[in-house]
Amino acid sequence: MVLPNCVSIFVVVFSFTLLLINNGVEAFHKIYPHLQSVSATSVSEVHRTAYHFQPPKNWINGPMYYNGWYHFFYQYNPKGSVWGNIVWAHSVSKDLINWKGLEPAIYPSKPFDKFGCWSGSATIIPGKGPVILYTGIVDGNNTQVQCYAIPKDPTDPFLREWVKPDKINPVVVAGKDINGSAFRDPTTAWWNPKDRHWRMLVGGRREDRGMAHLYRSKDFIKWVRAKHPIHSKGTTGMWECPDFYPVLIEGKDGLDTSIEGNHVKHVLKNSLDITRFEYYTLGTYFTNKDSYVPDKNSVDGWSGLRYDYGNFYASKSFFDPSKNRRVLWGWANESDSKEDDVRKGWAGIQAIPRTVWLDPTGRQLVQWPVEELNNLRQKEVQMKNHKLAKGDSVKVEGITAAQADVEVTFSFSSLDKAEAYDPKWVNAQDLCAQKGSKVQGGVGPFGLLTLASPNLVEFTPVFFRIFKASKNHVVLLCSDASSSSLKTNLYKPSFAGFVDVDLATNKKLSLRSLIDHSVVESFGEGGKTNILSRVYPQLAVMGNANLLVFNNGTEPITVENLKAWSMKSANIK
Ligand SMILES: *[C@@H]1O[C@H](CO)[C@@H](O)[C@H](O)[C@H]1NC(C)=O
Ligand SMILES: *[C@@H]1O[C@H](CO)[C@@H](O)[C@H](O)[C@H]1NC(C)=O
Ligand SMILES: *[C@@H]1O[C@H](CO)[C@@H](O)[C@H](O)[C@H]1NC(C)=O
Ligand SMILES: *[C@H]1O[C@@H](CO)[C@H](O)[C@@H](O)[C@@H]1NC(C)=O
Repeated sequence: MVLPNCVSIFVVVFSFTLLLINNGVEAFHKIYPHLQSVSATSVSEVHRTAYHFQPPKNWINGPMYYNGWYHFFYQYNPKGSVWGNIVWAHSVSKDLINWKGLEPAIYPSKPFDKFGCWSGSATIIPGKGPVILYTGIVDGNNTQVQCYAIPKDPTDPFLREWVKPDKINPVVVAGKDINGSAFRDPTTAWWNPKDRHWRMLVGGRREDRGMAHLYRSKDFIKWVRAKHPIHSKGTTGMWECPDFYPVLIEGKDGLDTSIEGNHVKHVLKNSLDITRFEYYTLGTYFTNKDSYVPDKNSVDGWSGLRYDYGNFYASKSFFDPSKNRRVLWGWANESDSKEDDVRKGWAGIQAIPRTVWLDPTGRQLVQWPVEELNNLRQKEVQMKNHKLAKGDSVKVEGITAAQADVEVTFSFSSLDKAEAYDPKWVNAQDLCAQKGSKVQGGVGPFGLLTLASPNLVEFTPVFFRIFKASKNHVVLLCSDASSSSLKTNLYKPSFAGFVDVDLATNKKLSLRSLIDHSVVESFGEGGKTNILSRVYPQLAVMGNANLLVFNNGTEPITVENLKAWSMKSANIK
């Protein structure tokens, strides 16, 4: 099933009732009527995640930090079994890991959002407080407008109640030249002190050209569209959940969205509805022309860079002034069938929030799980200087392998045995499907076997494989779900990405995997290439799940240092 937008895609069984939730434009044609009134007979816990935010119903809107609390807004249908009436549910947290649910923040109540309150973003206005811009649905044709909401009582630390002033809403309607049913997901706004205007983007498309419309405002209320979109690209289709923000050229600190200057680059990310993957470019924002130009080496479109080469969509970032970091948060859907969702009793999770910054090469972003996650670590085990010959696999003993965090560095002494790279292999996922962990190689495949059953009937390998190209070495990172489960009728992709790393100087590669029952979320080489997989083992569950390291290449591999932790469950109410 393909659902079209960033706040769609949600099938949830809650309190033994199946709620079908999504707010997609075409989505409501793709609902599962035969399931809408099916009651779950048992709520399965086997694959339920324990430390990933698993809202009973959710996905992303505008995460933000305000006055000591992180706020997460997510969408659901309070009326249950049919599509519609999308509201912004609301949870708050002190640490981005443990969450407390509150009553919905924004729900359809006005002519301008009667048919749904879709995705949007929060902006903190200095001296005033937060404003949410969100997409309201005004009619049964999915006509989209942008609306304005502010907290009723800005001194309430939880910001429980939100108001939508009638006089000013909607604040943006599509012009005659814009398709009003492809016009959504306003970004966080940024302030230009020179012309004293706010700016923000709204995702859209013209025929098959995806674009981000730019709007300017003096007062955050009256918005005027710039003549040209800030950027657009042919054949990419609808741009959902655009995100636009500065990153430091040097350093890991995050920046407020309004920062500009020679010391920053800009990131433009879009969730491409056609492929259901997200892509970003790095580039320059020309303030005076209000245009964004991707760098020459930053590919714009489907073969471009991705935050995550696995199951990761509808992400949003925000600046966290309490820790001077930019935090990126994405959503991962299920990979089993809708019938399974009914049986399980839930569907959809949030990835672990990630700190994001620019790699020193300037060619890509780097991401790493927020440091607060480490508070869930317990019972550390280690493995040091362990040699793995071809065909070896060694179990990591002493942890709850179905609910774990593992960091490992592998090294090798030579690249001589690397397999030849065929320049036709441009698609990493295809290459991983062709050369999985069972296809023995030269340098690699080596890595982790996560969620492995005792006799290795089931496992999800996360591994590197190194090839020799004419000028350099090509490093592939795979997270291969193809042997993850005995169960058929699952989506078991061989997700993969290339890793931009120079092995000539340093013959080492590092990997971190967050394993949480049905999630394997991996960060290759310090967060350069990341892959989230959803898997549903039948044997490798709970106490029967194992974690191993393995090598299936001729070149011996050393596990220089491995640290693994059992993870406590997060407190998510
Ligand atoms: C949808 O659009 C059509 C064509 O513009 C119009 O005739 C119809 O009344 C609209 N329906 C709703 C529910 O707004
Ligand atoms: C407007 O967008 C909707 C939803 O994406 C699409 O179905 C429709 O064909 C578009 N209309 C035009 C004129 O492009
Ligand atoms: C290593 O290769 C052998 C031979 O193909 C295969 O039987 C085994 O399953 C592989 N190991 C892993 C972890 O894939
Ligand atoms: C998640 O589910 C899989 C399997 O149904 C689809 O193939 C993906 O397109 C979908 N991903 C998103 C972002 O919707």
